[in-house]
Amino acid sequence: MKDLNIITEQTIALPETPYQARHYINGAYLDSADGQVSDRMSPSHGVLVSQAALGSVIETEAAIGAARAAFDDGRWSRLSGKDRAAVLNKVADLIEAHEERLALIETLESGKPISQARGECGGAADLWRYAASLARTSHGESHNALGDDMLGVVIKEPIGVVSIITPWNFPFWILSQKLPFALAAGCTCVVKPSEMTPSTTAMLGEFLTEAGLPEGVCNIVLGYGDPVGSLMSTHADVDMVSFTGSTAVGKRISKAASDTLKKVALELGGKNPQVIFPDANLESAADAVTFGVYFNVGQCCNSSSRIIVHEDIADAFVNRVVEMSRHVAFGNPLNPDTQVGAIVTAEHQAKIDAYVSDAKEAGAEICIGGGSLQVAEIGSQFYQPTVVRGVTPDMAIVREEVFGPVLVVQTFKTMDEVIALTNDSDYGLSAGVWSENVHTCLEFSRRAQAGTIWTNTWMDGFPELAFGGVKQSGQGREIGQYGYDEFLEVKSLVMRVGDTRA
Ligand code: TXE
Repeated sequence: MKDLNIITEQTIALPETPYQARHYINGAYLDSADGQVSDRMSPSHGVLVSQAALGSVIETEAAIGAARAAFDDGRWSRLSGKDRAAVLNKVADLIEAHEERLALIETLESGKPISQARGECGGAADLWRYAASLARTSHGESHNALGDDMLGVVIKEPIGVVSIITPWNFPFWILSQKLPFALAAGCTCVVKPSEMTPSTTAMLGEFLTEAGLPEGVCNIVLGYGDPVGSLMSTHADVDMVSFTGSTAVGKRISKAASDTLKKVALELGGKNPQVIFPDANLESAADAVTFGVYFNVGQCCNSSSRIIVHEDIADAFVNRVVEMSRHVAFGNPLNPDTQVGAIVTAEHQAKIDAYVSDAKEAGAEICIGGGSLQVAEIGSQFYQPTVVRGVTPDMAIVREEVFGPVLVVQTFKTMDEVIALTNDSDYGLSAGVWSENVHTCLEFSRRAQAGTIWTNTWMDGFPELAFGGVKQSGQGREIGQYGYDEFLEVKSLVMRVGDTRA
């Protein structure tokens, strides 16, 4: 499509050699016992980015054993919150010091633009610092109205060994929404990144050692969902699984974990609408819609992959979004001006295209885009910014997570109708409302089924808040005090006071 804003110039050099990612178990960097390695080719440039050890049951057992031993001897859980916070703050400093190195490999493994990778990796330091501050807040409650001779105290303790399984779309950010909070609480961890993006997680091992985290407190195993992730979900020595990824795998993990009744926290997909009322600031809304759907190439659980716009303004609003889509800087991820990069794999690109083609065949109108794109000199694993109208609520493109730069448009007339359309989804991760009328915004916010509702903004996040979804978008919350509490178990201490011989 020659009228798109395509960036081919590259201003950042490719690394000279591929990164060698190894397991990090009990403080040591290890290859796999059977020598297995997986190669990751860059989705944008087709170069070998990294070679990662491919774990088996042997490494997974070793990592879980190390985490269990480290938890049981209290080398971490019995430290004061102040001491744990000091280590986490040092990790945050190291993340910032290595932001460029992390961002470059994150971009090359995932295909995302370097500016977004910098924001993700450098920005994650704030999650570590915030989690560090929570390490000093573990407290419960006391009850002194249980009778004259009784005192009750409820305390919170770390839940134990936590398996953390992460996806490829924000490898470093999602890890940082979980790991520092679990560590702050005093848990020990086994981490498995996606096999497609192992390197920034592997690099973190270096920072943990340098920051002084005791051996065995955090262990990293690289490899596939099966066998590594599945053993991390079933193993009797694991007390909790914290997972981000597809709803299908989330359900599998939940079933697998049920045999040992371990706690499961799930952050899954979304089909998140931005709802635009006629009295909204349409310029800001169009900006947010364009950002919300193309950020991270649309491969984002919080992507605003559908809009529900009032009939009276639908044509004008969609035309505005289409025009803005034409101007989104699209292309070489190794240019800081690029806003939309490459698709993570060719298979995923084909899946995105199938959603769009099926919708087109069923009568939907493609307002812009609708196909893959070759970006000169770097490759063909790109998908055009795409806007689709004339859809019906039963179409897969409306109901399912496309996970690409694809926006679907629905329209409404009344509040009841827009609430029905919003909630007519298996998902409930986030939603947004655009209106200058506070009553409209509040009514929508209270009736929409989602874990986060944005009003006159989109995707702003703060570590102080809580993140997670309802319905099939997941269970449990991440970040904030609620996210921290997920990693704590509650214990009641019942004490007889006074003369116990009486
Ligand atoms: O995710 P998977 P995939 C959605 C998005 C995307 C689709 C597929 O729609 O198109 O999921 O992506 C590990 N036991 N999201 O296939 O398979 C796996 O190795 C334990 C939404 O990459 O769910 C990886 O580390 N673990 C999402 C992690 O699970 C298993 C982000 C995620 O992989 C496992 C990513 C098993 N049986 C994709 N099988 C979001 N919420 O943002 C795989 N894994």
